[in-house]
Amino acid sequence: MSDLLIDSLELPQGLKRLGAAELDRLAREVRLLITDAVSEHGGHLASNLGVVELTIVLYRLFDFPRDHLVWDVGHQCYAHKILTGRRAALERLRTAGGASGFPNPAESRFDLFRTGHAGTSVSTALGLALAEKAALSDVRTVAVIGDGALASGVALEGLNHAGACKANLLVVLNDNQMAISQTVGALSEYLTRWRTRPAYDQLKADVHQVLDKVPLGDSISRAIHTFKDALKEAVVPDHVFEHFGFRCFGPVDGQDMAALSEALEELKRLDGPRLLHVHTHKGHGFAPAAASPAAWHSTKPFTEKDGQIVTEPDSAEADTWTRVAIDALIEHAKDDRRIVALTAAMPEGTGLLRFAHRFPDRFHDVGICEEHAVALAAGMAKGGLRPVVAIYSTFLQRAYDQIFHEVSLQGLPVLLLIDRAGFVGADGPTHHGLYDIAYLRHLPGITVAAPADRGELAGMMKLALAADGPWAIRYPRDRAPAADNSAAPVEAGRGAVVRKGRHGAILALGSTVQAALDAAGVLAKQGTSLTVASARFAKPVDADLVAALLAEHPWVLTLEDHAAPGGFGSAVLEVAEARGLDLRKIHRVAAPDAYLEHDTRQAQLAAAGLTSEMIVERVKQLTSPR
Ligand SMILES: Cc1ncc(C[n+]2csc(CCOP(=O)(O)OP(=O)(O)O)c2C)c(N)n1
Repeated sequence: MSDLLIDSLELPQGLKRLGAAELDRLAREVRLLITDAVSEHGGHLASNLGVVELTIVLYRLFDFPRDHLVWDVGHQCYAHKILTGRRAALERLRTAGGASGFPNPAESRFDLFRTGHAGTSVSTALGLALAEKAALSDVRTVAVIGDGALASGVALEGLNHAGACKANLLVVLNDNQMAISQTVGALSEYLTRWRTRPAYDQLKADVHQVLDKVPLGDSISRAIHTFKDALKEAVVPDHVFEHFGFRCFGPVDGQDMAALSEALEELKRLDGPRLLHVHTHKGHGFAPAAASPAAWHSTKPFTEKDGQIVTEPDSAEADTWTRVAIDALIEHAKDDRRIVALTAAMPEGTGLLRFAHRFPDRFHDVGICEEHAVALAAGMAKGGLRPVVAIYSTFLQRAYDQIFHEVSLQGLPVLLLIDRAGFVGADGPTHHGLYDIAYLRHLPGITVAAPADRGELAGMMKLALAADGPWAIRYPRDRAPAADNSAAPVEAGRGAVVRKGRHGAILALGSTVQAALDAAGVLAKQGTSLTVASARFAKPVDADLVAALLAEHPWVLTLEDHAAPGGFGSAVLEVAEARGLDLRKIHRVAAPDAYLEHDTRQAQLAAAGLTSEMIVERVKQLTSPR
C-alpha cells in the first residue's frame, strides 16, 4: 500500500477537504512525482516546480472542469495532470503511450486545448468566458499565463479585448521573472518594479487600519462588510492592466498557499476582467533547478548521485545542426560587422547564446515575439544590416505574414535559420517543424535551402549572407553528418548527385540524404544500385536535376522531413509537370497528413517511412516486378 497522501485522495475533489499541514505534504509529494518523472524521461522541470502550490489552490477553490482552466503554453501542466488523476501516465511522460508534456483533451476532460505555443491562453479563455456569458451561466474561466508569454503580441491582443468587453475572466499572471532565460523587454522591467511593491500586504494593513477605526459598538457584521468591501476595492490602482480594463490584484507569493487562497477566494466572488499578479520561483523545492532555472527549463533525463546531478553525457551536443549552424554564422560575423542575430526568447535553444557572448552588441532577444523579430529584421536589412533570425520551424509559423509582407514583398536580405525543422520527438505535434517549406516556397523570390551535411551548410550560409534577397536554411533537431557527401560546391537552386546507380534514383532533401545513402549502401549489397542526389533546395527546385534523374532512371523517389502536402515532393511534381515530364515515375516519402504523437524522433521518422530501413522497404516495392 502506498503511504502517499495523494493516493488516498479522490482527485481533484479531495483537495478541498485538506488542512494546511496536509496541503504542504501534498505539495511536497507532487514535487517529488514531477521531479521523478522528469528525471526519468526529461521534460520541463523548473516551470512545473514553480506552480505546484498555485495549481493545488486553483483546484481547491474552483470547480474544474465545470469551471474552465487554460494554461498558457501548457509546459507547466504536470501538477495539473497529477491532480487530475494522471499520475501513472506521467510516469511515462513524453514517451509513446504516456502523458504528453502538454495539455491534450484526448487525455483528459480537464485539458481544454491542445497547446504548446505561447500567448494564446487569454484569447481562448476569453472565448470560453463569452460563450458562458451567452449561455447566462455562472461558470468561471481562469487563464494562467507566464510573464514571458504575457509580452507576446497575441496575449496583449487578448487582454486588450477582454478588458473592453467586460468578460468574466480571471487572468493569473504567473510571474517568475523568467521566460526560458530572463524575461526581456519593457513590460518585464515594469513587472520587476511592480513586484518590489508590497501592494497586497500593504493593502491588508490598510484594511485593518480601517477596521481599527470602526467605532466600538458597531456590529461585527458591519466590520466584516467593511473589510470585504475594502478588499474588493483593493485593486491596484495604477497597474498597467488597470488601464486595459482589468481590476488588478497582487503581487501574492505564489509559493504561499494561504496567501494565494485568501486572494483567490476574494477574486472568485468578483465579476468582470480581473488579474491576479502571482510571484513564483522557477525550480522551487529542487535546489539545482532553483539555482539555474534556464538550464532546468527543459532537461534531459538525469540522476542524482552522491548529491550531484548527472545528466546524460552531452558529447553529441557539439555535432548538432544547431551548433554547427551558429558556429558557421559566428565565423562570418567576425568578418562582416553588418551581421546581427535575432532570437524570440530562445537564445539557448537556437544556439545564439554563443553568438551573444561573442558579439553582445549585435544580438537581440525580442522575447516571445516571432512576428516582431521578423519585421524588426526587415527594418534592419533596409537599414543596411545583415539580419539573421534563428527561430524554430513551429514558432516561425507565427511570423508568416511578416515573412510575406515585410521581407519577401520588399525583397530584403533577411536570413531565416529554421531550427527544429522536421520531427521533434518528445514534444510532439505542437512542436513538429513540418510546415515551413509549405509556408515559404510559394513566396516569390525566397530561397529555401536544407543542407545534408556540414559542407553543404557552410556553402549555403556563405551564399545566404551574400544574397540580395530573402533566404531560409532549415535543419532538424539532430546531429549534423560530418561527412561532406557532395564535393560539388553549393550553388543557389542546384542539387548534387552524391552516388550513382541505375535501378532507381532518390532525390533527398536535407537530413534525409544520409538515410538515403545508408539505404543505398544496404541495397547495393543486395544487387540494387541507386543514384542518390542531395536536392539542397526546396525553392527553387533544381528542375534540370529532376529532368536528368527522370531521364536516366525508371523511377525517382523524393524524401523530406516535412509534411507531404505543399512540401518538397510536391514542388518536384510541379517542376516536372511544368516541363511535361512523366509524373507517374515520381514517388514521394514525407510526413503523413496527420499529427504524429510524442515519441522519439527516430520512431516518428520510421512512422513516416524516412529511416534507412523504411527506405530500403520502399525501394524494394518500387523495384519489384509488378
Ligand atoms: C510562440 C512560442 N515561442 C516560443 C516558445 C518556446 N517557449 C516555451 S516556454 C517559453 C517560456 C515561457 O515563459 P513564461 O510564459 O514566463 O512561462 P514560465 O516558463 O516562466 O512559467 C518559451 C519561450 C513557445 N512555446 N511558443
